[in-house]
Amino acid sequence: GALTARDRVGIQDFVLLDETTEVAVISNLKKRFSKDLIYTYIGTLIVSVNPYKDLDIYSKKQMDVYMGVNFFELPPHIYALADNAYHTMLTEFNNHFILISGESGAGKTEASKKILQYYAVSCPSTTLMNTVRDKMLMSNPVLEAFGNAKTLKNDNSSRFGKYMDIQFDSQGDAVGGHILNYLLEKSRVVHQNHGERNFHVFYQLVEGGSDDLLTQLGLERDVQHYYYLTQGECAIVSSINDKNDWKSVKNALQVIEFDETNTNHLFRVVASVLHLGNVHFDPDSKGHALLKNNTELNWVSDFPSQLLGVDANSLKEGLTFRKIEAKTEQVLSPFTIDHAIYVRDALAKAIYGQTFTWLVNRINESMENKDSSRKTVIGLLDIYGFEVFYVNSFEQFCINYCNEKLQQLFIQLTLKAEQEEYEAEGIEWEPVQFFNNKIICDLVEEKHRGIISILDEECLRPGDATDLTFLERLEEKMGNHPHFVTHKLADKMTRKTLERGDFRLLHYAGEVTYCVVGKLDKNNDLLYRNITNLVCQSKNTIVRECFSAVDTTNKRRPETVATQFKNSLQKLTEMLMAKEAWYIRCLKSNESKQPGQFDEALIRHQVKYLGLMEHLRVRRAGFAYRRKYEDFLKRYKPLCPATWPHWRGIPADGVELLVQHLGYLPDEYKMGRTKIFIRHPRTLYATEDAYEKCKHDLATKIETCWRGA
Ligand code: AD9
Ligand code: MG
Repeated sequence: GALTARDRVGIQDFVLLDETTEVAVISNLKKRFSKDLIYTYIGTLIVSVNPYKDLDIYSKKQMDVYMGVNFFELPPHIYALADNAYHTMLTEFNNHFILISGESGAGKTEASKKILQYYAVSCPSTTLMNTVRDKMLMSNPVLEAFGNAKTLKNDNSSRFGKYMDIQFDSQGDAVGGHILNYLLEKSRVVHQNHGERNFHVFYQLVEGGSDDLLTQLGLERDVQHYYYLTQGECAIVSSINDKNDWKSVKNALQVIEFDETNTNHLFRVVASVLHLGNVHFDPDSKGHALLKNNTELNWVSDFPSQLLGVDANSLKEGLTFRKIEAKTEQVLSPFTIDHAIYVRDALAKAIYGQTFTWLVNRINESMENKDSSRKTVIGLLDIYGFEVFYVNSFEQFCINYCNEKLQQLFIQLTLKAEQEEYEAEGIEWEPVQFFNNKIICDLVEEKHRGIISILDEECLRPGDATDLTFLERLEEKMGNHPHFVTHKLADKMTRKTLERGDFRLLHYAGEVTYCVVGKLDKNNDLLYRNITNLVCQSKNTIVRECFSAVDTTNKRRPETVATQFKNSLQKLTEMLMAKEAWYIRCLKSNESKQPGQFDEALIRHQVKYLGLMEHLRVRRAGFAYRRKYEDFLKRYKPLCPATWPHWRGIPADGVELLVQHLGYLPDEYKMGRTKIFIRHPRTLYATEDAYEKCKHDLATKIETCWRGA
């Protein structure tokens, strides 16, 4: 017999699968992937599989096709979701957000960029607003240059979390934007694991900056020359064109209206970090740190270039001595070499991290809409995905915790939304069992008892607190937690050994072994006061602005990094809960970043932990399918003489006539307040097949007419 559309391209919406088994879901994904159909729905949720090749589905033409079209009428696409969110926002005048999740390299950032492009290109516009749109679009290359890097998982991995509001006026014009950024992985500035790079911008500047600019900044055109760029031993990556990217970044900086001074000072910060990395130390006779030479230091400080514009001697002193303020005098205590390197790195990280925040603030100013009329927003959430490396540190702990929180949000919203829908429509339903990862969130964040609290306590404890005492505390307090594995229990539980300085968390997405080395320092993230005082006086306006904002006279201890992060995620969650949610779940197709490879085991793992099966079951619990009466009628009205070509009565009545004509049995469907609910997919299949046939018959009739003529 003839192949139906379903055989050829798989099923567009998992809700319509005959059986909701993992096998069926994965085989459908695979079938579609092999045809370059990377998007599939579960109801209005999109599952996306990274194709690792450019597909011709993001053109202006495609955008036009999806504009104002009903969700299920066209092949699944993120444009359909974007368009639907947009139209719902306009008709209901409420706020929305699109939660894009998935592990590192799954395609979140690409998806978020495509959605932003869709809005920028396809919403109505005025010339004035075009500049705001350009700015929104151009914020991407700049933030990616400063906040993304090549990791082992992804050549363009986001190393910061990003939430971007796109603001619309009541006409639906995109009129402004605002970005919230979350915890940048600063440690990358000074250290990269093997096979990884520093942030893109460093390589872009060295490779792409003009001769004049490099001379001005005292830089050599050789990435190998810089200690901060070469630890991963992969400064040059074939998939990345730093030279071209540099051009895009410079162009983008112009579009977002960075003036000469700002741009100039921004590049100086970047250059000063590179110079700092090349400040090396030799031991004196007592083993204390001495600068190897002054060349790099002079570039950073006041001679000859004023990259930072700070006093050279004070900087030198700050890098090699600790100043202890006693009652009447100051005592200088010399550093060991390790200590000096630590202070140098802390300075580089601080300058870069603060500058990143500054950059986000400037971009926000440039995208700001000052008009005070009421606006609605669509938020795009694109954070760093779950990641597991050979060695996992404080950064992975924060990133993976963040992913736990988003999974929790997803669970709460989908359960909540589904429950509310059935309630609102007056339909009875049966709850589906989920794995609820709240237990892991609590393990990390609970007040007084969670890992972050224990970490903070150790950070505050005067005296002998170290990374290892932190680990001991953890083992004492968490020893029996089902998602926490200590070094002592490791063998018994998982038969995998743990090093002494490690603990393991069983995350929703897999187990991760964390190394505690450096955790206390990274959580404290302190700069010595003399260094802070120094950068506060910097002649580089960016640096001065950044550090003067940090109040150094405040004696109260600043919140630790982990606690700040926790609080910011809490605020984010609350903010998102008040909006209407749309979901894109991104799946990584293979570990080697290759097109055409569908790694079934890898996909299965993601399908599991992302909770796709449960989501599907919830969507189908009781009723596999629901559609607004108007929409249902619009599509299927040709199937019934009473509703074709027009139904002039109440839509619900038309639908009732239609389904009776089609022979739906009473327990196969329920009529809600605004929607029809259909219990089994096969019922809808039959209807859909009838519809296809009806269309086909019509087409044949027309064709016969033509031939006859
Ligand atoms: V991370 O958590 O920030 O490390 P993401 O953001 O999930 O990760 P990203 O969007 O950066 O992953 O995608 C990784 C790479 O996959 C991209 O650089 C592209 O080369 C590739 N990719 C992802 N999505 C698409 C797509 N829709 N079409 C083509 C894609 N290539
Ligand atoms: Mg990303």
